[in-house]
Amino acid sequence: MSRIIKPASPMLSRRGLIASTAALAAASALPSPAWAKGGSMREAKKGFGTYSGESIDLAIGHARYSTGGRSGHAIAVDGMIPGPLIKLREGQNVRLNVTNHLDEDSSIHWHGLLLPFQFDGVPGVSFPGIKPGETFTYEFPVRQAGTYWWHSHSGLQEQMGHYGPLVIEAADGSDARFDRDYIVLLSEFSPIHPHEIMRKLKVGEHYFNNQMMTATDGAMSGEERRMWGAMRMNPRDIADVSAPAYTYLVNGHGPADDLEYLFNPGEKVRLRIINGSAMTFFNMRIPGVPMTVIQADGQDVEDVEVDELQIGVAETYDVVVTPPAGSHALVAESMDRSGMGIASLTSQAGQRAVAPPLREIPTLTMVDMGMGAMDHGSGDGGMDHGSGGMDHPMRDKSLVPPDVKVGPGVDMIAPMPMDRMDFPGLGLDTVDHRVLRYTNLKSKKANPHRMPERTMQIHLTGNMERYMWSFDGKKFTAVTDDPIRFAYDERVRVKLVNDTMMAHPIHLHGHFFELVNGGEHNMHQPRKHTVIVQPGSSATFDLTADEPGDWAFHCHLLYHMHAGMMQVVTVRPFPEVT
Ligand SMILES: [Cu+2]
Repeated sequence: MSRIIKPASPMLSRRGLIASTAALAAASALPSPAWAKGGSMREAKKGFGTYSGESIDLAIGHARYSTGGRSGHAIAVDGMIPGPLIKLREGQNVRLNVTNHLDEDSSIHWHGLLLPFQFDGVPGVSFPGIKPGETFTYEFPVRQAGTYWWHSHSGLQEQMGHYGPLVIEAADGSDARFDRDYIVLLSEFSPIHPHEIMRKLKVGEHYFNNQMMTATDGAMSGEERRMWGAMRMNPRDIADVSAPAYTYLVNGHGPADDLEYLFNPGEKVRLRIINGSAMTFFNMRIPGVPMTVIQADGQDVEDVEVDELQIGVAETYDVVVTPPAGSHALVAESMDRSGMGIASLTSQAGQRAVAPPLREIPTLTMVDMGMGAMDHGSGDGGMDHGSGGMDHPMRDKSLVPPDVKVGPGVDMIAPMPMDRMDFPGLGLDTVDHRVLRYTNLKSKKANPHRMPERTMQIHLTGNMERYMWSFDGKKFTAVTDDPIRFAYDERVRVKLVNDTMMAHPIHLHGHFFELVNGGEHNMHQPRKHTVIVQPGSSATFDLTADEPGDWAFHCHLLYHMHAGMMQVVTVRPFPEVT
């Protein structure tokens, strides 16, 4: 049986669709594999096998996971963490039968894929979720190539190991240009249950941050210190959860596991870097080995050679390296520099690379507070205006559109948010080697030349102390029935304004948007599914809303999404099916 489900009739409401697609979940539960049955939980296998073909079965179950002396309860797919590599080919059809052996609902979302929205896998938005014991069949044509990944969109399961890589070979055979083709899937493991992490974040946002500045620490003047203090802000507020709670993983392997990537000197090695973590931005580098970026978020870009790149949660970058003989450290340092994921890229099996030391913890500046426009190129990090910044009220409602709800969930409105497409990421603006910036990315193919017909502004809002996160001051549960609406095929320029002091990786399902990172008529704006919006700054993209249906739109920091930084994007009407 091979049927491709067409987008449903425009007459159906979204709720109706969720109910009708429920029927697609086959009620006949398959017999559980031994490892998925209760009792003593099996240790998850680290790393992944490769699954391909037209029909793929996946089973979600409980497991245990251990690395470097840390151990805990986890969720594995087919007993693996990460789950299997799904390797598809552009132009094929695929049927993925996903069975849930957990005692709670689960789901799989295919991150970055263009598909009918009923198979996008977001419970409550595009399908009802997969009940315990049920199998849900996802079925769609594969319309693209590149590096993607998949993960649970149910509760906090992604934090527990429910994710995996997805690679689609190009129909034109362009993947064959490389001698080695490796996945570098970055993530974290915590022995603390994610619900407990969430609870602790609610109790005190700084719970996991042991890098807070003390009175004598750092290079700040007394005046600067008083400013941060007066705003009850902390310039070391970089990551909500960090190394005290996390072990950083590469392909499921902690630093203690000695993961190796083998190569022969002279070979062209493609590394498909995927940030599949729940909460961690990584700074990725291979000291001594330059990296040529060839794809961003699965889409071809013009080659750009760098020595380091920051990868936000949910982003992917494909790089090509030609390492000299020897053993090189593949370093994924967390943005707050509390820890790193590490592997060896080595021409000699068993030869372990030496990890570099963690670098100095970066410190936020006034630009991160949304006072970017005050830094008139003084070259002094925006700090030279000193207490002048205090004249700008941090909650001036006149700076946001009337539909932004400025209540207890909003503790800051960026007074002068600046576009920071050229910012390489926190702590990387001062290093003395080449770092990737969004302004370096140029799509390889020209985009259709179409100017936006409409502009839209969305504010990223939060109250750090109370761990409340939202879009436009309204958290997801409050706005489910008031989605962001796009007319089918309309072209909209969307400006995201970050009214918080954290970087948020914002992801739109089912589409690629084009980053506005250059001239007004730039036909080579890079196509992406996720954009980092820097603290106190704005980021703008152009979207052609050509994928009808209901799509999730959210911050990909798992606990931010869980706290409400999510919305539904609805694209209507459905075009006539011919
Ligand atoms: Cu966020």
